[in-house]
Amino acid sequence: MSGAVAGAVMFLCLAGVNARAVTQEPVTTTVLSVAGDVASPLALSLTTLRGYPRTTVTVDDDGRSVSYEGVLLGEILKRAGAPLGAELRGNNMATYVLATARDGYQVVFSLAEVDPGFTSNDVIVADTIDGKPLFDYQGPVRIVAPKDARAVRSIRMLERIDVVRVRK
Ligand SMILES: Nc1nc2c(c(=O)[nH]1)N[C@H]1C(S)=C(S)[C@@H](COP(=O)(O)O)O[C@H]1N2
Ligand SMILES: [Mo]
Repeated sequence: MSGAVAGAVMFLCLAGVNARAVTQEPVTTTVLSVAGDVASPLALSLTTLRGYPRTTVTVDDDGRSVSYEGVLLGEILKRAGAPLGAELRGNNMATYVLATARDGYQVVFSLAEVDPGFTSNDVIVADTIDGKPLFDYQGPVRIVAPKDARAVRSIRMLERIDVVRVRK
């Protein structure tokens, strides 16, 4: 192979690798579904999520301060038409939010504890860590519950949120 051909092949290989790194972020495909007892089920892409009001939280990871950015879970639930604010009373108080991940892991929040109109909380659906996309084992999106004493509910690889109204 001549030097010029080898150079061209090298260039195309690097360009291919680079293109894959760029398209790795599935900006228009659905990364998170919001369903269940909501008025308007959502299928959110990273692009849509990035257009919502953003919240940053800082958590301690073994002594290192890590910054996650995303959207308040309560904000997403509001857009899905979950009963929040003044509607969060009576039978609606027995409503929970079931989060499911790609690996099958599931966690639950009560609807009241993620409604900013009910109690101050900053549970977010994060899509960046220290300004960069989440790692594969974490994302593309995860919940971060910074006020929990342990990270057990900060569900990684979040795929689905179901709102479950126990009392109809
Ligand atoms: N999908 C998924 N999320 C998960 C878990 C899991 O097993 N699967 N483990 C939880 C536990 S026990 C912890 S401590 C944190 C760890 O998150 P980190 O790797 O960002 O520190 O993820 C939480 N989220
Ligand atoms: Mo854990």
